[in-house]
Amino acid sequence: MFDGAGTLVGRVETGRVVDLSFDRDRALYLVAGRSPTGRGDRMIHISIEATPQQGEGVEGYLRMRFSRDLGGLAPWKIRLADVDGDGRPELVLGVFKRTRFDPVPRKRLFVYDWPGYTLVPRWLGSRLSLPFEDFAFVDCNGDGRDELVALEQRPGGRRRLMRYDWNGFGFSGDENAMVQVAPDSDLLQSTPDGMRLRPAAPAALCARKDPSP
Ligand SMILES: [Ca+2]
Ligand SMILES: [Ca+2]
Repeated sequence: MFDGAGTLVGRVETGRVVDLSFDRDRALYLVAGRSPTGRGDRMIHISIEATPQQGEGVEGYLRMRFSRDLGGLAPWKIRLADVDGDGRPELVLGVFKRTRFDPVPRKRLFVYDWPGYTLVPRWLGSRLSLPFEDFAFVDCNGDGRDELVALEQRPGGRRRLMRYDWNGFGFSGDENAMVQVAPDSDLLQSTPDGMRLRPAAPAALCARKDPSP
């Protein structure tokens, strides 16, 4: 970490970056870790500061705002999304763990309120409709609420994209907003951690079925 004058003021030993997301408040959110599993053990929030310099344009630097050990969650994805449409983004983590109700370690979705300095659990999901490999958030219908798009595994090795809406207490799936995806679909990419959605995938689901207003 460097201050505005370019002086080294701190060092963070985080291992490699597992996933990252930029937010509209000029912030960078990271999942980092040392594990060879491809999953992380730490979440880091970094703000991107810009200081106008007299006659010299703008000087930018990074400032670490928040760092939390999440080793027990094995996080693999981090996103900011306004799941309830109140204008404030929630912080969403893809995690890999057992739960009290499901002893099999699986990918799960944890949603936190994020006031900027702590993680406040909102919904720590044990399951969606089916086991899932990846997720994304997109506001399909422009109402300010981000819908969840999950890449789910169907019996027999088939996959589908499924849309979920926040219901105040969790996510409700819409069987009418669902598309089958073939293993060689250009909406998917193969990674060591399983199939992942390409960036175009959520929009493809939105276009396929216009969500209810
Ligand atoms: Ca919100
Ligand atoms: Ca929406």
